[in-house]
Amino acid sequence: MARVITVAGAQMGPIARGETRAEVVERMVALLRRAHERGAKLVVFPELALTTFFPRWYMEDWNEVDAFFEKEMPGPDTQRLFDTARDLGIGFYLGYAEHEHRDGVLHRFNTSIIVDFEGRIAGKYRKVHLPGHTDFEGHRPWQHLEKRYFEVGDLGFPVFRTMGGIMGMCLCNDRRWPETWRVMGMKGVELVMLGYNTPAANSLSATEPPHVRMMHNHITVQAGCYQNGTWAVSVAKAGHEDGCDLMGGSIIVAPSGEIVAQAHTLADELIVYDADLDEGRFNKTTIFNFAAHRRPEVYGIITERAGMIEPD
Ligand code: CDT
Repeated sequence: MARVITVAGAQMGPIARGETRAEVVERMVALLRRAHERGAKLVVFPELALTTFFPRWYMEDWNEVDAFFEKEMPGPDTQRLFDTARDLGIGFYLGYAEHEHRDGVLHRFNTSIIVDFEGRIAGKYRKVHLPGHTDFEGHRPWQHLEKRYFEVGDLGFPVFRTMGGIMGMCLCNDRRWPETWRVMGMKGVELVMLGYNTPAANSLSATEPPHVRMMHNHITVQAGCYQNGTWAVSVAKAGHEDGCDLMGGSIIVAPSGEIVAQAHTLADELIVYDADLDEGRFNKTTIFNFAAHRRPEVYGIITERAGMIEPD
């Protein structure tokens, strides 16, 4: 019997630096209500969905930086999101900047959570592949300082049995790395949720065309789905945000690798699809039957080192 869950990608238009959390949550609540009207049971929001994409600015004052971080989840402003989703019986994925105090030390992560139909946090992920740089780089038209503001995630790529499926998460740059998908694939993932903030132009290559960047955005997700027999809901924060253009192109991808729904604006927009979680089983038991076909004895170099070895 089919295991269908109606999933929605809640693409968000730009969030200005001056916009309050309460204003952003209001927009998200409107998206949740529209998703409910369209029959969705699970809604995916973008990476760092509660604020502007602050790593585009170099900041030395950590009080200024920390204003972009959530001290608790849910907190005073986000509680309304949890309450609305629970009242509607909808689960959701949310990306945000996380403060964690552990043994008297403050840690900062680029984080996502899955919240189940009852409003409980069913899973947490902390971004592993942090792109960009640590210090100010004057040759860039805008900065990308994720390596300055976040620690590398310390939770690996967990999957969670919740809401009737095996659910996984990643964040933005993670989608470009096949290792992200394969680790979750090895855990039987059936649906990967991911949010992103991707500039429409390459800050280091003025000649890279926008359509090529969009192709990279899509083929990485499509390949990840096909090669691991999983669904994905991949959701942008899009549009002209504080002087920087972010690409849209949010998609829902089937385990075949096909795009089954795609956003066509750079604004708050919903995409919805009835995803049969059993659909990935065919790939998983045939061409990508890992137990039958993988050859881990020759993959050692992938985990032994990060950089490539130049041939002699
Ligand atoms: N947020 C994020 O990870 N964005 C990156 C852009 C990297 S440019 C240094 C991405 O991979 O889309």
